[in-house]
Amino acid sequence: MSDGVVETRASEVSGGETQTVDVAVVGAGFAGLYLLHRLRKAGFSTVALDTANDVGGTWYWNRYPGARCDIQTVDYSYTFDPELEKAWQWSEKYATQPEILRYLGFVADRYDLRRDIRFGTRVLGASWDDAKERWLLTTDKGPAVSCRHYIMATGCLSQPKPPEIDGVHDFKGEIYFTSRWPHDGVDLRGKRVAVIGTGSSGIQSIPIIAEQAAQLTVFQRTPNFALPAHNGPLPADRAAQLAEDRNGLREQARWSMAGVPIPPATDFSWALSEAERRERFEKLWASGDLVGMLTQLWADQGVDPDGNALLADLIREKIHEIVKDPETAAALTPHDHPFGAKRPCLDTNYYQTFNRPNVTLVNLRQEPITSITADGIKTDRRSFDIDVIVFATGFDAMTGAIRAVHPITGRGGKSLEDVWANGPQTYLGLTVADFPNLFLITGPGSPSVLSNMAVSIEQHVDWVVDRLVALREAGFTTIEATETAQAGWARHMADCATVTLHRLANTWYTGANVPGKPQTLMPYTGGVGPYRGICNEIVSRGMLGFKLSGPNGASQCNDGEIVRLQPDVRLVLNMLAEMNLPPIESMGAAGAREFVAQFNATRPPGRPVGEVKDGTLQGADGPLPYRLYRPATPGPHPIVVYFHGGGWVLGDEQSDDPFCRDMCRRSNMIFVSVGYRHAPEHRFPAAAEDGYAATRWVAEHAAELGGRDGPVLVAGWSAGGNIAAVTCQLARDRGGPLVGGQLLVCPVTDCSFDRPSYTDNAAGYFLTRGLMYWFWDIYCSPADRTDPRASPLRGKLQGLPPAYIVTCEFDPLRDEGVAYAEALAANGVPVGQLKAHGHFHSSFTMVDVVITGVGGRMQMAEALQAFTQSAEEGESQEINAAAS
Ligand code: N01
Repeated sequence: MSDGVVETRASEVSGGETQTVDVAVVGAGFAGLYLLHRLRKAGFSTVALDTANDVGGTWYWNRYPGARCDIQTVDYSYTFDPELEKAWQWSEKYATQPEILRYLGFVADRYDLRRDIRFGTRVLGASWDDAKERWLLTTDKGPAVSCRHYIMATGCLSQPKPPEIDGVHDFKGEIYFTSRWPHDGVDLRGKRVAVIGTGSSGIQSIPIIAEQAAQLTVFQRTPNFALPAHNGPLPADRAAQLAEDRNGLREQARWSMAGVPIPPATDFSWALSEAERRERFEKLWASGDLVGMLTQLWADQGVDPDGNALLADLIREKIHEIVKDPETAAALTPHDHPFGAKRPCLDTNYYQTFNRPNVTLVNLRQEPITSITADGIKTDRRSFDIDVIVFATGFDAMTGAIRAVHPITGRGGKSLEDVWANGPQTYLGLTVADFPNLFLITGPGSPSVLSNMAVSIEQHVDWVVDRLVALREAGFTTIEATETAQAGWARHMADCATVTLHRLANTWYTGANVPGKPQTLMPYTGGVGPYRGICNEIVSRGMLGFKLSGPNGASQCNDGEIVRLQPDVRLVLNMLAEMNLPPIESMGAAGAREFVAQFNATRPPGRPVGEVKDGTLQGADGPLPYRLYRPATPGPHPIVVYFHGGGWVLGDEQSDDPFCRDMCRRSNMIFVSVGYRHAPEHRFPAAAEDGYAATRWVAEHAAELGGRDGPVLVAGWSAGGNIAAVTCQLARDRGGPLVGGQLLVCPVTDCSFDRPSYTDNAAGYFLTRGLMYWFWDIYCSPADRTDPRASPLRGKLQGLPPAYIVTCEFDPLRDEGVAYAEALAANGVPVGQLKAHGHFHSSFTMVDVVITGVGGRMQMAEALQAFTQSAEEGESQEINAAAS
């Protein structure tokens, strides 16, 4: 068998009558083939339909020169059958398209799949018949298909995008699309070739086309990041790992973030020296590993623009080292998106190709194409005579193949086209409400293109087929996502997206490459392993978010949202649950303090600030330690007196270190974190009185501390929020100091435990009701609890400084925080509120662990700045009034 040619022995179906099967599959690529195998083994009658004339899917069509895998092929393989794994050996680290196509042909033959595939057949329409509970598919060839279940295995990148350039039809030369490359190849020798597009397809094909063509002109609109593949045999260490523990590696891949068995970096960029960062980078650059470069350098590269810029700069440096002409190097260097936000590429001699005398780069950002003419391509500056145009212009990704293949009509005549008019709506990327028994493999809303597709495909296929089997066993005939579940998934998708940098790039991930396409981040960014966990949880929670129905009115609907927590909060809570820790309140105060110290020692280090200085201030009954965080910018700065959390029992002036650093940087203010006294050694009102005394001391020593003139601000988290709130009341009542504003993060404001949040979040969110009872008991006798210095909500609330109050959805203290905000507002105090959905009590202080807290901390910093600004405006108004 020659390269790229796979034996064809397709199923023969005559036209006329309808073909009736249990399950119809569209697509005979990686997903379609595995589906056929699993469905058949599960006893379902099945047919697959594909417009191609053979198996292979994307690998059938994308035959352009240089087409290869860019995830190591040993990972980009089926893993469902150990015998198959033994029977096939990849010849290279990154296999070529012909080899991958041969592999898929080998799989089709090994499991005798072709007999259930109708090749060269396009599905023209699919409609759901409510009465029969079946889908009817019409086709352009052969009989229509009636099926109980309809599965789209159409791939994410299979609908080529039109080039959208005027005059294409006028061109007299040859035109090729990388995505539809002729099966017999193309002879480019001696020709003047143009390649339009510099995504993965362009970047893989350009070096090879340059070797063949007389002249190659590359038309580049957006430069992309590319890394050298350093292809060759599978690296010896990978081969050894596989030989030693293939199953272990496969399992690791299934539960990883990207579907590849490599652990992500845990060190943060700011904890590494420049030399260490460079060393890590050079090692990965030399190894030729895209997923490695995306995940293994430092932990913040994919979530923080600053951490990402450090990496992007190193790649930019490489481009300038490789490309000799500085102008060309500059044009090839990406500056408009973070590394990884747009799909980066793996190349072989891509940048080197621009040193060849027969290659020219045209920077379309400087001279856009105006038209294609009979003889070539015109930009707004010049004309290029061209014999062959290669469009490497990409795809209408993720939704294109589903929407463009045919109209899909669901329950009540609903059209998928209409439902997706503003972007794809799915539950898990697998199902769509009102489209019963329809499944999408690696659809929009699943990890899909942000993962190793082979791993994601196996997970989807296994999940779907297992559900169909379970449905059959339970006697149900339909399965359908609920609207609630689908809307919840959209929200979870949006939450996940805020963690990533994808929002900072215009890409096919968001639909930005197709004019007029609604823009939304289509793949699920929460990771392969977490996604798998969610799919499993849906099953273990009784098919949460699905309606099932069967004969004689049998039905089951377990409505709800599968993930209401922020994605990283969910990970943290799952991790804590797995640790199976004893309740903190069972440890005693000393044991609990020891536990908190150990716990804090494992968290990522805080980010650098201008200066961190320890000192001593005067508390209510003697000296207290403090830690001061100063911004790196020139002072003087406004001062925030900060009170740490810990239930008046735990913690110290250093225990909220990452939060203080982060807020110091974001607000550009000095944070003075106070080591107030703790219970049980010092019970109520020691902490409250220390808070007030410390604030007075800081205000009196503001100039020495580098503070700006004007009122100080106070802030605190949890019990520290309580102390900050109490301090404001005491400062008002005791003649100062002047407090310009109060930032209260998940504060304790009242001694009543009957608000709904105490019941709803009593357990499971780290700060439990039991722990709060314990804190109160240690700090304050029942008789003292209604004292406003313990329960500020019960104090006088007029005349207090403006407040910004942060509450978290999954926190027992949520409702008392909201109650305090409402009560302050009712008493004329200006109040801003942040009600953080999906967050728990510790979200905002777990800086760099709960990345979704960044937005909230930005708002807190803005609130602090607004306090200062309004205090300054107030002062200047007073001065003006006095002057006039
Ligand atoms: O498509 P792309 P692709 N005028 O969309 C440009 C996977 N894949 O086929 O960025 C001028 O990435 C467009 O410019 P801009 C992989 O996931 C994998 O290369 O929109 N230029 C861009 O440069 C990949 O990401 C492998 O400004 C126009 C290019 O065309 C995905 O498939 C190999 C234009 C399109 O790049 C798609 O890759 C190949 C116009 N009118 C592909 N319209 C592996 O290695 C578009 N462009 C496994």
